[in-house]
Amino acid sequence: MVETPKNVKKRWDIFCKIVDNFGDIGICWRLAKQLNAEHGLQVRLWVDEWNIAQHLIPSLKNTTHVDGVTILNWHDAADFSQVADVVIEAFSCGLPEQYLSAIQAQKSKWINLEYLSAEPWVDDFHAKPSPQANGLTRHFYFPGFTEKTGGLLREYNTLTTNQLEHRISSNLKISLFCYPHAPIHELLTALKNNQKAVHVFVPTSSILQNVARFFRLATIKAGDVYTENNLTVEVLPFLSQQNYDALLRDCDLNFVRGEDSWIRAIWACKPFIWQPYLQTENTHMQKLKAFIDLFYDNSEQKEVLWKAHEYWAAEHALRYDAKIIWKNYLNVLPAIQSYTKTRAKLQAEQTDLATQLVSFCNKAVFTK
Ligand code: TRH
Repeated sequence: MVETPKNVKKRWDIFCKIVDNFGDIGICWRLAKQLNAEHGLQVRLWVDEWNIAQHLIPSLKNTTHVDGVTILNWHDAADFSQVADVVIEAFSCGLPEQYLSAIQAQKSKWINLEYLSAEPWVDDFHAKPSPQANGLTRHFYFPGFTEKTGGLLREYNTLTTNQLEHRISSNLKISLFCYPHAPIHELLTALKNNQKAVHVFVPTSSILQNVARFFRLATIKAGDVYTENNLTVEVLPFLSQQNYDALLRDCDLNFVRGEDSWIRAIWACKPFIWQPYLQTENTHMQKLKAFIDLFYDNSEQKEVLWKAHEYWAAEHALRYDAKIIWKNYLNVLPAIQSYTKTRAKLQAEQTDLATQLVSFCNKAVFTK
């Protein structure tokens, strides 16, 4: 655990509105645990959708104190009278009025944790203050890949667990987690005709219908295994975050989405295909391009990587030949494997997000 200086603000609150999916709560939950475990802070996590939170944190069914964090139900009648020294507003979710008045009186530190992007503008916006009408200053905190950003979520031993030697197995193992508009049918068709046997693990998510349709079935469920030619698909339950991370480490190629599984795919040090969360005006494609440019800057496979990602992430089907896209990609998988491992290790030299956030909150800029 990192030694905490005496003047450090020890009580932290994180407010999380679960928009949809699991990314928002997934990120807040990892951050909350790490702030407690590695920085000795007292952390309360406020969540508005208890049922969804329970899906990701199953122990919530029995207790509201999990892994050192107190989890509170954020609803209109909740008691907001006790406020923290540092308040993290996740993804501009807004804070309750009563809580806002209380933090004004106590002069708490107020941070807005933003979504992750590899776009260059993030460097200039990270850590900027935004004075509010109530006299408080809210700071923008941008996660990111460069030294000028707030870093990436990464626990102390994340990469040590992941640095096991890995050779691509003769039976190619793939994990599949994506949004349903991805060209899933075309991917499975290409894998079915792959020269080598392919085993695809599908944790239960919103794509089960797509997978069922591929096998001409009405439904499929966790535990089901289907084979067609060289392709075997195995449906898994929705895993714990820990088991999901382990699955990423164990596979030769991971399809990930959104924000949290994307970061974990990097720390798994394995080739991955990232599908960003759909945004208006194709913003997600700009985010994707920025990431490919930054992360695969020195990769000879950059063009193949971009084509596969572009094809996979587009909102509307592109007229690319899926067979060629995936053949080209899988042909260079060993090179992508070795590049990704090296690049992920380099990325891990950056100070992690929780550590940077803690020092940011104790810096002079905040001193009363
Ligand atoms: O669920 P997502 O699509 O979340 C998204 C993104 O965060 C996006 O940026 C945000 O705007 C939107 O939500 C509202 O994808 P993401 O971010 O990968 O989160 C999934 C979480 O679920 C992650 O913490 C990993 C976890 N997970 C499991 O714990 N078990 C599983 O079996 C699977 C498949 C995922």
